[in-house]
Amino acid sequence: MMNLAETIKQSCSQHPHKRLIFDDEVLTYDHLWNTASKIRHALEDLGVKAGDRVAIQLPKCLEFLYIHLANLQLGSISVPLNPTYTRDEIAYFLGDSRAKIFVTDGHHAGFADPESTTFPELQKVINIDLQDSSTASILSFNALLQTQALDKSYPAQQDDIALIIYTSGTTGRSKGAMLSHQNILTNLEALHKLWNHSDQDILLHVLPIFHVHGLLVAFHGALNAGMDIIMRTKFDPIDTLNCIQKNRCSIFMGVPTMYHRLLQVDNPQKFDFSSMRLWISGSAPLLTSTFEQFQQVFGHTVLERYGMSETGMNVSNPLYGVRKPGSVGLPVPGVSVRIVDSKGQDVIPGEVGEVWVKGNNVFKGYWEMPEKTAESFVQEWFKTGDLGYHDTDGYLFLVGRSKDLIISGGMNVYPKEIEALIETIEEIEEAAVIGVPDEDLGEKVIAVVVPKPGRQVNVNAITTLCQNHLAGYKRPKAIYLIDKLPRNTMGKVTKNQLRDKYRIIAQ
Ligand code: MLC
Repeated sequence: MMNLAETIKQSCSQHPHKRLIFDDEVLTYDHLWNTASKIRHALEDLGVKAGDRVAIQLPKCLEFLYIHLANLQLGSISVPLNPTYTRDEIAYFLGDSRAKIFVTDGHHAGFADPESTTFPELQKVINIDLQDSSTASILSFNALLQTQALDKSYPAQQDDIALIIYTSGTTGRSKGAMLSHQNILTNLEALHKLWNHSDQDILLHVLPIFHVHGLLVAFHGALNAGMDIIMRTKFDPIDTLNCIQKNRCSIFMGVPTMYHRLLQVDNPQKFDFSSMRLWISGSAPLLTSTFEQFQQVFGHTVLERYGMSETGMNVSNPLYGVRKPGSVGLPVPGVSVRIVDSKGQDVIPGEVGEVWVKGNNVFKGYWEMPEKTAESFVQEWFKTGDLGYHDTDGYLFLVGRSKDLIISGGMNVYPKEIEALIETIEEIEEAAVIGVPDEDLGEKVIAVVVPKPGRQVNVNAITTLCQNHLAGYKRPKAIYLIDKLPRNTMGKVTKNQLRDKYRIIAQ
């Protein structure tokens, strides 16, 4: 089996003239790969070696893709980070991953100073905005491009880590899910066959690229198949339909919020989307109503699938055959799925249990967190924390989560992190952060806050605190003050009760 760099290189060699059209910039696969090769050598010149972490906090841009492909070539590890993360969030990720290089833009270069002692292993900040580096340890991206591509060998072994994707922790801090070349390749090949990808396809790419969905399933998937890729920095429903019409796209991948917004477009039939063969949805549950409305309005049946940062894609509705509304489908070839009860015993069809998965797609564990890794597995079975049942045809239906997690617009939000932040305010006794149903985002984050007895709490102070410390998607969309939180006899906050109450109030 080849490693990921060799596989993508092969596709670039077979399809040198295939195009990546990034907003208005057109480049070929050949150019993409060769530019990445230059960056790879520049990284090597900076002392980056296989296994070193290269953290990338950039808005969606070509430079992100070059750096990531350069890492694959060199065997160094990409650590993609959400461009809206704040200084505090970045400090954690740089520290935890022990990144050697931090690639960022003008807005965030000041988040990390390699000359300070905060990040002992950080050697360079690469700033893609600055022509001239302002300190000795900040390099401009253009300086990297001066390097000549030399070595054509790609040293990574199958088992080596290609990517660390941070998933926020249900308790405590975020965990870095380590995905090996083999994990990613196995999934890439399975999806290639399952969805019948070909070099005749044209992908419309509107997703963020710091996640499994946009980076691995969409970008790697398209590149590996030799598709033309139409990449847009941001999702916009009208732009999406325009792009499909203009470029004769055949595949779209999105989160349910995007499908919901496409359905808000006035008279979408005025656009020509006859070239489309596959509309894929994932990262959050697709409402049956959205699935059905999309069928009525667009005349296409969305293909819903289910995956995670730790595993890539586990389950998918079929390309040919029945796509059941409300179901995420059947196991992806090579992935085994079990539904188990609290004793780890398989349940019968129709009975709800926790979803466990096994396969070469399943990650290597959490970066430098052996205990968390051990807790997440039973032998080779990864405990997803999602609850679901199988029907008698083997289709998986997800019904909830055993973990305290909110999915807002396809982004995972962990209440604990926000509660802990809000509780740092002196006047606050405690906070409960919950997700309530939202038409657009699926779920939206709200905070219910209890002031200390006799103390006044200023809601604006909570809002400002969240703005300063949390990426936008995590910030509560509404904050409510109450006297006390509901609890069960064990003293645990009963979030279900809160959700029932605020699902109406927060509309
Ligand atoms: C943006 N905002 C959000 C948000 N995204 N709020 C809650 N939830 C979200 N998901 C806020 C911003 O902070 C900002 O707030 C305001 O909305 C406008 O920002 P924007 O950038 O213009 O937002 P928009 O373009 O509307 O983004 C919505 C979105 C985006 C749905 C297009 O969130 C998105 O691309 N989501 C996809 C996430 C994804 O790729 N997930 C894959 C995970 S991988 P303010 O206050 O500043 O105005 C995975 C595995 C798998 O889960 O199976 O795929």
